[in-house]
Amino acid sequence: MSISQAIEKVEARYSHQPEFVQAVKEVASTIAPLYDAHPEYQQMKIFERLVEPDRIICFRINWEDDQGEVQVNRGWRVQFSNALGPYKGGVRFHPTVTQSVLKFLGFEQIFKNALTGLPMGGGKGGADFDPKGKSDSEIRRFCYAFMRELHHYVSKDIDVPAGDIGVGGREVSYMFAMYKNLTREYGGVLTGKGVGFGGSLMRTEATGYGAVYFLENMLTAQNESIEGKKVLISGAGNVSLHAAEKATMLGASVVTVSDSQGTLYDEAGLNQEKIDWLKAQKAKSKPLAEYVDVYGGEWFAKQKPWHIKGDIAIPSATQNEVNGEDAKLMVENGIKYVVEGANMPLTADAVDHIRVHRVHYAPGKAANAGGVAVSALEMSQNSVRQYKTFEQIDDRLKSIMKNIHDSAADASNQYDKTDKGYIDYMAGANLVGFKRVADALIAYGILN
Ligand code: NDP
Ligand code: 2IT
Repeated sequence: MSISQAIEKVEARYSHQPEFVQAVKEVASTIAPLYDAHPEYQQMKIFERLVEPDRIICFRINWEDDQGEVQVNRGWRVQFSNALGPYKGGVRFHPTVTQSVLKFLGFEQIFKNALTGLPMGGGKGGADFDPKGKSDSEIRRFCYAFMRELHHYVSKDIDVPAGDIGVGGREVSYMFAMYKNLTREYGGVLTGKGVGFGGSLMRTEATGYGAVYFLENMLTAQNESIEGKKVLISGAGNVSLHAAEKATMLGASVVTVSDSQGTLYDEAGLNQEKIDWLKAQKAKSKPLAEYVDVYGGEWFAKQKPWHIKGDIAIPSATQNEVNGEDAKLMVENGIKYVVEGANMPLTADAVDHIRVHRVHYAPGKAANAGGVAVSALEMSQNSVRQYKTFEQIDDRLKSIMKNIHDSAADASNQYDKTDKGYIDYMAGANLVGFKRVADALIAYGILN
């Protein structure tokens, strides 16, 4: 079966899972040259095998709220592929979580993890639980209940969850406590643990910092520098605020962050004090808009950042937050680089538009791989029971991001000789990630 026939099959079978189909089509659109060069992939049905997760575990979560009322949520773990290592990927708590969303995230994660060059398979999990407005006790009870179910299916050598939207250090620690309680095993079953009880230094910063390191490599490839560039960031969570922090440290001017309520625009640019204020404000779940009362700037209620002029956009909130219209605004407003901090933040239309306009584009599976890369470093530190310094991890992160950049750029050049000024990171990242997984599957025969 050719790639295009395989896509038709995925579209027909999973038409009710639009995010998953979108992610599959994006990968499929770029790997034809590799498939043509490797008839064994087609013969061994590598693509058809990779679009079906190894398994999806689906479970009910009962928990009790502060009023003593029983609440019921749905949870999942998508164990997509362990061709390159234990299943690895985050857990998301958000009311929009569905099987389609977790399948797209798990599918992307396979290739992202392969790109890091570290031994991890791909997986993703989550629940349709809404952490907004919940007390700390409610969060704790939910995390315990979630892990009470999940612990049957994960371990440091089988499947290693971590954080994602709505899941940070606090939630990971509660889940780790329940896992430890039930299994009596103290190991690296989750990453993003607190530093001091198994967590790695820099895991918190890694995704945002890594995205900016990737961006620096892109700029260097065009003989440009980050200094003085005007940066638009969406989201105000873990990825966004750490991307803002690193970009600011390197001399860029970050003029926006946003959340589900609107966009904050500070023409003067953020500085460390303002970023610390934003981190504290979000940690207390207080409104972003209050920033204007303290530091000035403008609050655009219910608006995204893309109507503002800038050089670089780092969308870092959620999937499909940038649609075709937003992409047009980006191009009109002078954006020359789009670096995906979030997973699949651009719709297919948006990706087409910016690529046609030769905007340099780093897809999430390459640009936001720093988080999972430091998760892999956390796993290895847990195994050897020795911990590295912040500087050592930071150096590793920089070199991992450079390797991802360079290997994606090389692969893009290898297959596309037409447009030398434009590095097709999307094609390059898919080609490198896919090949690493495909070659392992070929070596295994037809198990996996
Ligand atoms: P957080 O929960 O820390 O922050 C999420 C941010 O995005 C918040 O500002 C939130 O706003 C906003 N947001 C979430 N959903 C929506 C929505 N439907 N509409 C508008 N805004 C929304 O999550 P992270 O920073 O960890 O994750 C952000 C993105 O980065 C996700 O795509 C995630 O998959 C990806 N990612 C995360 C990694 C990590 O290590 N954490 C690693 C790699 C990728 P509000 O507070 O108002 O809800
Ligand atoms: O999307 C992602 O790469 C993450 N949420 C981080 C996964 C991880 O296992 O650290």
